[in-house]
Amino acid sequence: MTYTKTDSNPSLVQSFQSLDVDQQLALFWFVYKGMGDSITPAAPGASTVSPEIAESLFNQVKDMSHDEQLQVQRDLVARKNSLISREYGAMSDTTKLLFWYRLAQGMDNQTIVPVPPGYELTSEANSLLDEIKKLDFGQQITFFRDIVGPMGVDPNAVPHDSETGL
Ligand code: 45D
Repeated sequence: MTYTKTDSNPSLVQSFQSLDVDQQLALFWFVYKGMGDSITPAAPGASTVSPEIAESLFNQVKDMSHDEQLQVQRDLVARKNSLISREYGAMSDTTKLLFWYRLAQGMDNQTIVPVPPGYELTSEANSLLDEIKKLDFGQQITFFRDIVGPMGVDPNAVPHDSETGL
């Protein structure tokens, strides 16, 4: 099965991106939870995914404190310049997706900072979650690629930053 060519859904992507950073993270987590076992990383060898690259970035995050892990993820969503953001920005969209998938698995096995118990989505984020659940699997993958693609910082598009030295 290949999931490559499904039309984008710009209004859903826009709604997602208009949520605040924490709501985007929380919503993404709840989406992952809802997908359960339908994600199979062994899937397509023909895609542009680079598991070693996703894994090495994941390992850098895994070794951080929980506070730092959260900061890294907030920076990715907010497209803030950081070492991880720039490394992330150099990966293919599918590798970015695999990286988020690895983070979510890390949350499952407590190596990555969990969403606090009882944390709730706003009604806006909740209705977006409902919309996402209605998409078929291929449409969901396209939607995910569309949201994880622009996260982080594209090192080719953003000049050297004298403030951070990156
Ligand atoms: O304290 O072609 C809050 C591959 C509040 C294979 C928080 C694939 C405050 C190749 C911010 C909430 C597998 C790549 C804390 C395809 C607070 C291929 C924390 C498919 C602590 C198609 C929030 C891959 C946090 C797929 C930490 C479908 C939130 C991958 C973190 C799907 C949220 C991946 C995370 C998904 C969400 C990943 C990490 C849906 C990750 C979601």
